[in-house]
Amino acid sequence: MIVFGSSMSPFVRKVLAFAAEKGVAVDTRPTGLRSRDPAFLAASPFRKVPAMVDGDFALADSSAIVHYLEAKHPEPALIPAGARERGEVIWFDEFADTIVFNCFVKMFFNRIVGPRFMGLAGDEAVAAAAQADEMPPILDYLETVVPGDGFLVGSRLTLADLAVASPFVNLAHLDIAIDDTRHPKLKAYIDAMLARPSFAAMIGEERRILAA
Ligand SMILES: N[C@@H](CCC(=O)N[C@@H](CS)C(=O)NCC(=O)O)C(=O)O
Repeated sequence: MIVFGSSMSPFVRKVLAFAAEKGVAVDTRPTGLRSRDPAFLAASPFRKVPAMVDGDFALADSSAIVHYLEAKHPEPALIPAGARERGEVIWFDEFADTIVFNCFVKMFFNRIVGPRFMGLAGDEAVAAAAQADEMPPILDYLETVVPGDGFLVGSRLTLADLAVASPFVNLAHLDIAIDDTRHPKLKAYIDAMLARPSFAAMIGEERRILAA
């Protein structure tokens, strides 16, 4: 399976971690936001990453892709079948893709992507406001729902964990640490999730790129 995108994107990283947890081999095609690669454009009509091609089947959107993978490779199950658990997993996936992303991207774009990769001056006021005003309620909420030890939904790894943990890699790239006096459970949970091999290899590569 080919995945278009860079793991610097939390959406791409979520898909790559999900595939790794399932043992699905992925050929990652680094794809910039201005790519004109015809295979990418055919898979992603609005030029968003991630997109994928699996044989003669193409699909865009991280959530669409993980649901496709879950149906095609049911074991290990990462999206529960039970009504409540499935609802909760989809909530956390949506929460990560919307509320968390919309906050963290203001910091990541204005401090790293724009200045470092696009030759744009970042808007530090936007980044600082996101960090000061939008981020604390997100971390406060997560502190109330993460387990002291284990996983967000049920007692096993699910898409919820991969989706929520993924954007925290971007926070780490920004050198924003989770305050373990205010958010001790969240800090331990994110540290444990990002130490999983499915994330750790990508994070190492991302750090190498950012250090270059
Ligand atoms: N809902 C989509 C969001 C994908 C998305 O917005 N990706 C960003 C990168 S983080 C992108 O491709 N941006 C390029 C653009 O908007 O032109 C998903 O879950 O895959």
